[in-house]
Amino acid sequence: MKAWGWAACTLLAWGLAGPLEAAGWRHLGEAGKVERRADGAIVHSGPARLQVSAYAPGVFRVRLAPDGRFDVDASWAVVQDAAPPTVSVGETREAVRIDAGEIVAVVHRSPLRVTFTDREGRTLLADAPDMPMAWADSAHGPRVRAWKTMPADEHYYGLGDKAGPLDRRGRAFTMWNTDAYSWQGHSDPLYKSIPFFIGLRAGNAYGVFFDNTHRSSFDLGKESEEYFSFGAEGGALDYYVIAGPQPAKVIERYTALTGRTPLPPLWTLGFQQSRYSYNPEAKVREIAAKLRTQRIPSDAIYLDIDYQQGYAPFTVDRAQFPHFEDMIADLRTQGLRTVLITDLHIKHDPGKGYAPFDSGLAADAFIRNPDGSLYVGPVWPGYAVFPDFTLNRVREWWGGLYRDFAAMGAAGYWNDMNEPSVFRVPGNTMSLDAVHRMEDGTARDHRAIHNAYGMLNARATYEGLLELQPKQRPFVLTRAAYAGAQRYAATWTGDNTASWHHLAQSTSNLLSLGLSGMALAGDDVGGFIGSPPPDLLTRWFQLGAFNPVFRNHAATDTRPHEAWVDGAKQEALRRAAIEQRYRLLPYLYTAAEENARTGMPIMRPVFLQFPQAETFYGNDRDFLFGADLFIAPVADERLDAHTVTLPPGEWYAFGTSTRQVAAKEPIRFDPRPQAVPVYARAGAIVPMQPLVQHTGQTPDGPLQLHVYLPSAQANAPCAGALYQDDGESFDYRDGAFLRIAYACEATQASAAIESRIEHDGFTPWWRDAEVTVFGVERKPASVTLDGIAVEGWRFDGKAGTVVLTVPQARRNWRVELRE
Ligand code: MIG
Repeated sequence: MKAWGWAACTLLAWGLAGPLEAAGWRHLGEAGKVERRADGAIVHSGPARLQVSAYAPGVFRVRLAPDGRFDVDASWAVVQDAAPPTVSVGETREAVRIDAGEIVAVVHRSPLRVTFTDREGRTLLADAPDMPMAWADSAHGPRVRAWKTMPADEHYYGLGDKAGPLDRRGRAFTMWNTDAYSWQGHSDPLYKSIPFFIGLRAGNAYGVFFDNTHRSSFDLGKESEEYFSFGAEGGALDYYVIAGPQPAKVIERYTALTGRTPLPPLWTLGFQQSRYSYNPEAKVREIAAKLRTQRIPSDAIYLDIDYQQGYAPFTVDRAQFPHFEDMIADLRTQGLRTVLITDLHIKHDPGKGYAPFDSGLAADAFIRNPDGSLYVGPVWPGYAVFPDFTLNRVREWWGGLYRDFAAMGAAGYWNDMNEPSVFRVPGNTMSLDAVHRMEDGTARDHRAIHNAYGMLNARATYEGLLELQPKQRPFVLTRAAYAGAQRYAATWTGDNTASWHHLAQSTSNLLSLGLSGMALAGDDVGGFIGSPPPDLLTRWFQLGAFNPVFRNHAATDTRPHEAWVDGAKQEALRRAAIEQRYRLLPYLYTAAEENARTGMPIMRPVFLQFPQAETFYGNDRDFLFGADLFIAPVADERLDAHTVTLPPGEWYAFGTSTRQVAAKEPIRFDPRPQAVPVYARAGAIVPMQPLVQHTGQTPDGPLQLHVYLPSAQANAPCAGALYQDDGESFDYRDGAFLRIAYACEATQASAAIESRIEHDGFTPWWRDAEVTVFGVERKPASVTLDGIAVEGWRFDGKAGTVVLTVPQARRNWRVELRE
């Protein structure tokens, strides 16, 4: 697969393909000639060609060329360049069988259609027999579509940040990046297009990634209960079928295909404070001071559009921010990073010395209309022009715009409005005829590029920052995205509303983003639109503390949303939620590293770790935060209604020795406002740290290891992990990181806890480890460390804990508790 480029005449070729037929699908018919290839086969059907090839281990790719000519082989999303696995191709009179080991494609000849099966011959995905893949003419090239048989017990997940229930079955969705201000549970499309979903059936999963940046659609059982379908209004039918069988394996493979989230800077996992807008400068300083005096742990303050001069990106309104650089530096000394919004719409401001416009015009960096004039659309700065991000040289030019802000010490950037959003025009976006130039000298209209545009904006920002500050991990927050955007940016769910409904909705949105490759996601804590009542805002802090990105944000005309706005009692609850997040940072950062390495999301639906647990297929209220914490958020204003169904196995109420076994009957949870329903898996070893006010502050005390002993009978795996590095540079890529594996065993009369250094390339802030063992019923007769009696261990019979200190704990050690 090459970086994106287009051969000339693609559009022309469609026009010449034959007399335009009246609307209506032309389906693949009988198979003709079969061309065998090293990785699969190309099967003819009249002039059409169907290519089915093994792409990577466990991944097949399907491409349809209605007129026999395959589109240029290029993608904005796919980055994997794996050697295709070896396949064996066999032919019978009925079918061509392409066996890639973990997954098998059976290409039926009559009519021409594909069925994918697993190694055991179980069907994963099959073209509906009476509806093979098809195309239909449209004014802008063919529309394409595939229909698949839909098993009655199959569930569908993913498609990015769609509203409504996490299980997408029974609904239809459009992919068209949209500034969906004030979106609701029924709204579609939203800001991002991630045309990837997971099918899950009786514990077995597969994935489909439809790599098409045109307006596309997925009907997952709305039109029919017999089949589901996906297709697009242009471009190619080009999709990947990804084997599991575990859903986590599907995500691992999908993120190998489209790339993974780079390890984020540690500070971005702290609490982030934002508002539209904090201005002038004195207000920003006031908020910073208040965060510190009220002891609200926090790492970042966002500057929204009002810091700019006339909303022109990359300017500073010096009347309001006379000491902008000093302000950034002062915030930094308080442990607060500054994140600046930098929208992509460059003010159309000729002859005024506005460098982003002048330099962009000189570089021919802006998108033009078909007649060659600049495409100009009204947005925040008034009339604006839009960078042609499909070109490498334009992305480089854009990246250079960050030079001054980077020199001023800004730490992160916020790419908003990049669907792109355009005011006062039908469709609220760029003219569909606007011209995007390709690297190979050809061009595509906006219809073809729209869904990838925001991702290319984020890419230009990310790559530009890498160029400017090669030793620093960039932080970019993007609103629009296409598959693969996780390589460049974190994201949020746009303009949500301060309602209980939106608080509940946030979980399924964020879970879905994680399943769709974008794990670093959050929503506006408190809701963007409207003013949350105190109890709602408090619950939002309590839930947001367990979201990968934890950012409080609010629109202009709302009452303040900061933690302290509703008096001491509410403030204390909110502070406690944020503090718990900070204590869990070693655990959270370890989960973020796992995500960067394997694609496993940080927030996980229960079925991701317990694929057989069908009771959880429809549960989108609860989730796992990392591997071992189960969160059952209260997203309901009623105080008498919270019941919790635990995932399989034994679970502890977090930080206690109260152990519960998942039962058929849900347990009642007392939803008093101070209670946050968090459970730790029996068998979890959770690394934690003493409280800090920001991630730049060195924790005062030892590493804290919370060991939740599994009961002797449970036979649950007992394990934990710790990953640490400097939190900001790329030195970890050269080995400057620490990785420790923890494990434990429990029998009736003893328990053992072990630390094993897997990689020792970084010196962390801690020297000793304080180990708290939960679930100890009787006082042990002895506690030993590497066979030698431990000094000063404590048993607390009421709490059911043993607490001991392991000195010099960055090494292999073994602690034993014996009765
Ligand atoms: O047209 O920058 O979603 O978070 O505060 C509104 C102002 C533009 C939309 C974003 C929101 C941000 C706001 N922006």
